[in-house]
Amino acid sequence: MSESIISANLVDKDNTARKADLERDYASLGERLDRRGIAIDAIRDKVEKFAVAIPSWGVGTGGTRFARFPGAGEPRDIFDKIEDCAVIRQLTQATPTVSLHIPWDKADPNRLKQAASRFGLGFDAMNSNTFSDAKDQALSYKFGSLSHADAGTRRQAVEHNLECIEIGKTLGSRALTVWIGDGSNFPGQVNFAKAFERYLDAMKEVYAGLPDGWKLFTEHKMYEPAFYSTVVQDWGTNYMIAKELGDKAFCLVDLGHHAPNVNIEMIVSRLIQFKKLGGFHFNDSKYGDDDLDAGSIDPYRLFLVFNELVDAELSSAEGFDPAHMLDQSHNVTDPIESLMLSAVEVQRAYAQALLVDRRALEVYQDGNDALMATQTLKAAYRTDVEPILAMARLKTGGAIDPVAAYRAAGYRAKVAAERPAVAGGSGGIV
Ligand SMILES: [Mn+2]
Repeated sequence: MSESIISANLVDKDNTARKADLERDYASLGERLDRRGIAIDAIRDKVEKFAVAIPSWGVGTGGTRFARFPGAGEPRDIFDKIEDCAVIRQLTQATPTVSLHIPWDKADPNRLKQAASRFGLGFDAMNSNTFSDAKDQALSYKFGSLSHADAGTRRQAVEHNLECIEIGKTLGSRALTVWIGDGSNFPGQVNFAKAFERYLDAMKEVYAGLPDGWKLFTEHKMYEPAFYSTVVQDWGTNYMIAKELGDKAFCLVDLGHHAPNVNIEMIVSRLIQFKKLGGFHFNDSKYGDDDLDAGSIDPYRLFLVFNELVDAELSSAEGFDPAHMLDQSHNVTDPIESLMLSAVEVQRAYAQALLVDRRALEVYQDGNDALMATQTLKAAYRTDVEPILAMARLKTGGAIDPVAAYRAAGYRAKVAAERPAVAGGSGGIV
């Protein structure tokens, strides 16, 4: 039996006050879905099983190149971060795993494992960091890491990734996500082909270190920190990498890493079709890699991405088993509240996509009935599935209203008293 950070009595009390309304709403939605030939309990069962990982760095307040304004009670280290993640998990019951970033979260792996299992948490993908210099690091990544012109720097970056795998083995992780900031800021600064070749050679060494049953994820990003070119710029390059490396290599899709208006759901479909979709970094974007809360700007796009995922799930697409993680930067909200609501938004998109009448959609598509085809998607998207999500939380021991329960518990004020305030001011993404 794992420990709960928020008092179970308090959650029960908050749920009791909301339960009768929820049951009425659930019954009413159930009746309407019944008319559409959908069993509400079957949708709820699927939602209950849907999980999204929390990134350890997400529970700290983020920042921009202008400034970072720390919040109260920020986690001081990975053990505080694990506790914050345990709160998110307890109230949403949607986030059973934490994803670590090394070296930020470096600690004795056995201690980490113990700290997480105390709250029933597991570990998602390991994330390497060769986009910034760690303390006492011999060679700098200022001009790149896995694609660096200097062989010694590339070696150091490969070793770091292999170390992340080693730590992950003890933690029970099953994947490595390789983060790089490699690229260039000026035309002519690097030779595109040579840099990509050096990157691929280095990645082959990392790939060779993967244990059985592990996956390797690479993430494309069109700009930042390099603003003229990046080595893993787009999904095409990402696909080439996964294809070049082998069967354990897959592409991650971060919703913010595309040019505005790019059809991300189609990219998702392509990667599924060619068995290279590794998973997601969920967030939302207005202009670029804004790292805003999932579903906060364009919830319809999130739904359209899930429409592709559910289509693959229902057609049992070969090798389809994507990883879900949030990857956001919370600058003006309490990160725990943002992450709870973002996990719920991702679940919402999944639940709505499960409501799409796929048989009707296929008939409209084959009959070139564009209007009815798109209305079929809209009918699912317009359905308020909140009672399904809330009932899934209630049934699994979470909170009907996670933010209300969190605020009633006074968790932030409590940790603010225990965790000394950290200095703000300096910019930087976390
Ligand atoms: Mn990301």
